[in-house]
Amino acid sequence: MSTTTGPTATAHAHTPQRFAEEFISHLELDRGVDLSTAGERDVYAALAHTVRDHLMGDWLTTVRDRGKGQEKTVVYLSAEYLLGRQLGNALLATGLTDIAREALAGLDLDLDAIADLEVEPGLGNGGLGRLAACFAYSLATLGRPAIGYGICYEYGIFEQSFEDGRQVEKPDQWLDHDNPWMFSQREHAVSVGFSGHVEIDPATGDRTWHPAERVMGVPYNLLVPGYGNNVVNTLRLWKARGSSQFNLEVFNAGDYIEAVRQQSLSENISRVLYPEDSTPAGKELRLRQQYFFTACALADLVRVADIEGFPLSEIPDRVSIQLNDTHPVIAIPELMRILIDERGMEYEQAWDITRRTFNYTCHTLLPEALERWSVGLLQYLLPRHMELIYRMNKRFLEQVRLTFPMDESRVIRMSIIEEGPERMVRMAHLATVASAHVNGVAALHSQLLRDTVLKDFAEMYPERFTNVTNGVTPRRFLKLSNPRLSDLITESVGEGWLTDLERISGLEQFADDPEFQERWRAVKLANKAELAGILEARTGRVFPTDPMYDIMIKRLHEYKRQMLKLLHVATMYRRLRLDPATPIPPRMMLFGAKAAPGYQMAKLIIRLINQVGATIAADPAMAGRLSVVFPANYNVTLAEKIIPAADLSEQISMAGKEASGTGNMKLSLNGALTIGTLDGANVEIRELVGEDNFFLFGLTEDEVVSRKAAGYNPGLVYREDQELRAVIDEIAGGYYSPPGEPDLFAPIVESLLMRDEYLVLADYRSYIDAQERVDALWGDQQAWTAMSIRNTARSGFFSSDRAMRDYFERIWK
Ligand code: NBG
Repeated sequence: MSTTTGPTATAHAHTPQRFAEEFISHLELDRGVDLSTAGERDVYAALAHTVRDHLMGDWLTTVRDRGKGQEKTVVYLSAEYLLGRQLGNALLATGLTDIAREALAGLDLDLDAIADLEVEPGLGNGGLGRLAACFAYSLATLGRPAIGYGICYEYGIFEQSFEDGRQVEKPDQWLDHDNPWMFSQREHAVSVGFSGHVEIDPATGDRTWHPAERVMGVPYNLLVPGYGNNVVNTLRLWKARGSSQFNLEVFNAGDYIEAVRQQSLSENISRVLYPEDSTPAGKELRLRQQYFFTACALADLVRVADIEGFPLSEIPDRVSIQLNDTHPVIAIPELMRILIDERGMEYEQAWDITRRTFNYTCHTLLPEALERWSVGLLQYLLPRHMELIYRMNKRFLEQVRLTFPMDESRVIRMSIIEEGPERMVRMAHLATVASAHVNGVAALHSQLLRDTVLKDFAEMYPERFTNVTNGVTPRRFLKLSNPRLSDLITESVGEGWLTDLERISGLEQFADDPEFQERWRAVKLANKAELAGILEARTGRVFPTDPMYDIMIKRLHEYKRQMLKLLHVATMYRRLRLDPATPIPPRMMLFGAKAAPGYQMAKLIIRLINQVGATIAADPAMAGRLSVVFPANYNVTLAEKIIPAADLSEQISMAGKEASGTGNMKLSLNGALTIGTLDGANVEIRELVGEDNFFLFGLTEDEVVSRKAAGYNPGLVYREDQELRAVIDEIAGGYYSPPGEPDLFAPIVESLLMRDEYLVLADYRSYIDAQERVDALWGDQQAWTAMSIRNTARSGFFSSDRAMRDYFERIWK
């Protein structure tokens, strides 16, 4: 879509005076207060509404023009969007930041302080949800017609706090105050059915689903502004509402109380985000959520098609639907149902349309993370969809038998239905069978999908498989979060990098320039001081800025190996205790991580991190030399403060487990050096920044496989490496345990010594060696800084704008 001049085009040429007037008028007319009586919430809300006004006109124009051009509309289906705060981004997109700042200053108000009041919408768990957000903003910035559909969870990802080092979860109250960035459109509400039975017309064989329950989906629009181009796309998040109209039978039966009770039960569907990351939740409510939002999305699509007057047979030419992991895959039989049952299409035609419309992105390599739903549950909740899945599977297996005759074991492996004591529907198989394209999220990951998890499918449909390496938006993760570095970059290479990140390569010429290096270091130091201030406010501890800031921020999961990092910390601490003269440069280790509330091992690791941190903090000899800090409730807002201050980025998953990673990209872009394994997008980061600018260690994916095949024995590694043994013995012996609980960490030790599924011990020595190389380089600040500059300069590829272009070229054609 071209840059349309909407009603607000003039508004962008705004003055602080006018902005101030609009702000005051929101304060008075919406909030009923004046400047002298306004509370901070009033001020925030009035400011947000003032800025939103500037987006509305462009949004209306963008929506009106959608579908008019030749381009296909991208429909992104995702159960998660981890958006981060909205105000700063909206100001940046509209070019109003300075005007707003000046206007507020004139009223004795501070923009940054007000912006700090915003509670981010945490409608996602981690990388998958954050990726969806980066993509949405990049699509808008590219000016492409796109709409994202998801769920408006009342409670997003839980708020984490620590009590005695233990993770405690509290509900996230992001909707406590009205969210000014979101508004409902009740006239677009749709009705979604569940359960009931399928009626077959004896004459025609036509099938009609009669749901026993009905829930109403009400859309809430979130505005997604492009950067400086007057395009504002939409994220439509659906909230479940019980509705008397939809449950007339119960009301008519006269049971008023029961009817109201059912109504509020229906509303549970959008109540809470499942706090699972990279592991499926497998609960009925979760399947209800998945069907709920995808059914709402498709109904919305059909509504628009009908308004615009194009026949549904044209869907594949007009839209591409992207399935973000398996969570929205139930949309496939839903589209089939609409086409066949509601629009009277023949099965063949419906299948052809469906197959050309959907595309599937897989975000994992953990087999246990591929969703499967029991046939019984699907039968009960979505009987018509189950019929359609059987039919699709039958047709598909006929194809398999034709392509690979006499290979029944292949048929069993590939079937959408998994046979066993409990028959299951494999959602990844359904997605692959019914999609035009299937992609992984980094080169290695896509390769491993083809070679392992989806091997049979890649053999049958090689042309379907492709890769799109993830990316991150430079607007949020450089411009907004790291203004100091952004200014330096702009001064050096010009403005263009914000929408053409490859231009950042212009920095390369300054990498060895001592004066430039000096300025680069000054930026990093100022960012570290800012982070230190935040950490001090939270913990009461003082953090100096001269130590290396060594950062590990990501969900807590055994495969990501926070334990390996912890063994390194314990090793350094032990060395320093045994010989205080050990030449180890000062380090601050920062962890940020939430554990799924039911994942006991992850929660115990959190506790151990906190105990190790407390033990070191209590040792006066470590002051200024070694510290561990673990700020609670890691989220996008905190990430934006941590990443600009990072010296070292820890990307240390066992090779073959991290699909891509995106934190790795953000950190490298902000000038952190990476210590990492050859996993996920680390592989590409290393290729691009150069092997000399990356600290590599650990087994490769191939070596992991052969090591396991050869019968890996962690106990042996432990016995043969004296230092490792001493460090583990300390943990086992209660050195870090709280008083009265000496054996607290025994399950961790036992898991490492007996199983060590993620080869922590196998990679320990190689990791420690790499960390020694890190220490050595830190001693040469000029060399370090040159590498840091090169990391930033060579990270242009990792923009989500590039990722979107790749999707257009390879998938949304
Ligand atoms: C996650 C992967 C990450 C990847 C993000 C975004 C899931 C299922 N997958 O490695 O673990 O960066 O997806 O693609 O959450």
